[in-house]
Amino acid sequence: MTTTILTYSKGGSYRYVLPYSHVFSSWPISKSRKKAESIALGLTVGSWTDLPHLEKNYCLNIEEKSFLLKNLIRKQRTKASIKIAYPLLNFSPDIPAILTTVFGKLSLDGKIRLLDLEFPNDLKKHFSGPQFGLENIRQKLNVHDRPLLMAIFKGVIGRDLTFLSNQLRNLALGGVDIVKDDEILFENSFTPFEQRITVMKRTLQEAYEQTGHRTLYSVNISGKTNEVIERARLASDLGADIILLNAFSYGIDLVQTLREDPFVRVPIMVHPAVSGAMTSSNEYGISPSLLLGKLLRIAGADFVLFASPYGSVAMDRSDALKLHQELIGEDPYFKKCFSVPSAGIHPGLTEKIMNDFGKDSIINAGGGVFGHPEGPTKGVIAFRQAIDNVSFGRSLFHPSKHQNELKVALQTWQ
Ligand code: 1AE
Repeated sequence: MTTTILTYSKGGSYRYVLPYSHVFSSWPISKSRKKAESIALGLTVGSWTDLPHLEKNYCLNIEEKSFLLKNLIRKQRTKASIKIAYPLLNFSPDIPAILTTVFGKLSLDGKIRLLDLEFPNDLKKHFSGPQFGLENIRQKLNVHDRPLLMAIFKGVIGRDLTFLSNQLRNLALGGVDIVKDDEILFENSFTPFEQRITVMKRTLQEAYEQTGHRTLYSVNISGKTNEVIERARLASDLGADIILLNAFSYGIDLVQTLREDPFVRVPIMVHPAVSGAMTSSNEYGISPSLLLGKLLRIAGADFVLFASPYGSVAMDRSDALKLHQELIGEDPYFKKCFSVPSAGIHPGLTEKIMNDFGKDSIINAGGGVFGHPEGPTKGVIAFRQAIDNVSFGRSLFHPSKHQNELKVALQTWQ
């Protein structure tokens, strides 16, 4: 492995190393050094050809690493990891400008993938990060020593508020911490947005008075952009617990817009729908840890859902762990964001999830709760029993005689 650092600093008084973007390309190493230079030039000076009359008053830093890969026919091939630094003055301090600068036209240029961005403090100070963050959410729920449990409404499209409210009550009585709308439940005449919030709040208050356990409800605000902002404000006015946004149908900047809106005082939960189109290839797009991790936390998400490594739409385990670290790692500028590995989760996966993601995560299930043969209340109880067993070092797979709900769940999804 070789590492080469090229430094260009022709004139100008720009600050030297700011923010880094790491891109990964499959050009042969002999070409990649040249390519790295042309990328850095193209994305700062902004042209594919020499501009003799233009003063190139930028500074940049290219770090090139090569490593060998063997393809299927066992020929050696070379890939390169390139690190480029851009002066802060090149862009306004916002996510659209940064992404366009470091990976705008470049994203159209064949096999190239954006791996990471390093934000210096001078840039971080322009972002707010989560408004509430993990600790505030824990305080609202008064749950501090275990992962949270979240359930997803399933099969509610075309159902009315009474149906939804009954489902919510059933979940709350089982001891669930959060219930979220499915990402595919939009504004509709059966469960209109405003009434959905007020009826769900009332239902949860009644359940709390009965059990003493607090449950929060996350309402989907996704729809047209201008309506999303209005709905977020309305949700905040109505005292909604959490708003859910399918952020990748729009762009991450909308998360920041909501976070910075003075009339939106409610935690933001981000669903990963559509993000797979940008993150799934190893040769194109953006790494999940950057797109769903670092950028969403900087933009102000309080919760981020992503595909766990073991469920129905799995993410590579090392990618998922990196993403999780981006959300919960210490950062003097930003609060921690709840990490929500999801999709195809059932009680039998609880130990894996807790071993990989620790207590600062949320165990999130739709089918794994509603598919319990004895109904959703028992589905929630089964998960709570699984979480307790793992938390207290007991065996997940040998439930006690008082844990029949867990036993049934383990038999159902073995
Ligand atoms: C990656 C997001 C998972 C999600 O939105 C969802 O609805 C999961 O449902 P289940 O738990 O797979 O039934």
